Amino acid sequence: GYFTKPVKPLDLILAVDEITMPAGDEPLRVLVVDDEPDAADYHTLILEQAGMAVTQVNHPADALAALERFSPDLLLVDVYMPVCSGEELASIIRQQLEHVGLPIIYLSTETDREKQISAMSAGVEAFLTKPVSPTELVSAVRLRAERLRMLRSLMSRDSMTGLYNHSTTTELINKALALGHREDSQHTLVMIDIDCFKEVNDTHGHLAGDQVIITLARLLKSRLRNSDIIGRYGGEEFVVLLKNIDVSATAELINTLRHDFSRVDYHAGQQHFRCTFSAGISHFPSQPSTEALRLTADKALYRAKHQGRNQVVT
Ligand code: GH3
Ligand code: MG
Ligand code: MG
Ligand code: MG
Repeated sequence: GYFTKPVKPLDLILAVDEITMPAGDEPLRVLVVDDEPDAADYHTLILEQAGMAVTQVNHPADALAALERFSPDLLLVDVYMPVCSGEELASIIRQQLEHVGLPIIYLSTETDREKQISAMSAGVEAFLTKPVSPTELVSAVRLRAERLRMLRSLMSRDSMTGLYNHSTTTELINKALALGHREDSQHTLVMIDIDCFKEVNDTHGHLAGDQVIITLARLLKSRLRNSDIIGRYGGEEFVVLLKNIDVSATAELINTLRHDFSRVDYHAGQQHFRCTFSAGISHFPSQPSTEALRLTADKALYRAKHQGRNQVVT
């Protein structure tokens, strides 16, 4: 079954500002690349004791695969390694668009400042000399990894609602479906579109319209599970991937949301108004790809609009 979060009274949901960045309680992820296992173990231990999640590879050739698998927030690279030096590795990584912003820290016994500077020309953030003190290592890593986390989070979210933006939503759904195929899971995709929203803007103003969008975002966040993917797809259009749930349970859940949303009172000057949404649902793996899910849910949404709006169609 699908367990929603404990149902809070509607006015509480709307009063409490839940539109914040994610708590960031997930440990920072560091990939350690060092040909000497002892050195790698030592640095891994220090970072793990500071609460970080660490993966280590002892051969630079394994670094790229580990990057894909582990998607770290920072790379800690030994400069002197056989086959491929830390510098070469950094410049290979820097050529890949998805890793352009990834902070890289060099660790080396090299104390010659000129050699350090030349090594840093590959676009590396910092150079620490071995042996490095635990405090120095932890603070150097934390500072840069957290900065990347923050940037990623800002770039992946819509600033008005704090929900995932279009491209991040698609990316996350793609990943969830790849996993879903392997694990034989069933999910549902819901497209939600606010009804007659142009009229809301025209009658009550753009700011009032924004309040409606923010309210729906809060309602979705407060009622759906943290593992569900909630995105703002376009202006007044939202998409949700609900995990491990069937179509009828989804319809029931979204109908409850629809009902609650329709009872919210908005204020614009002296006027009060209410708003509704329509939704279309599709099923995974009946629709095996993000694109197929989206098209099917879109068709259902179109029927919901056509049949008079303020309804959920499967
Ligand atoms: P339907 O019931 O068929 O969905 O009609 P609609 O009026 O909601 O649909 P339409 O797509 O014609 O209008 C959507 C409107 O949403 C147009 C656009 O100006 C407005 N909009 C898009 N993004 C925002 C936003 O961030 N804030 C506000 N206030 N309005 C927005
Ligand atoms: Mg070495
Ligand atoms: Mg609309
Ligand atoms: Mg629309």
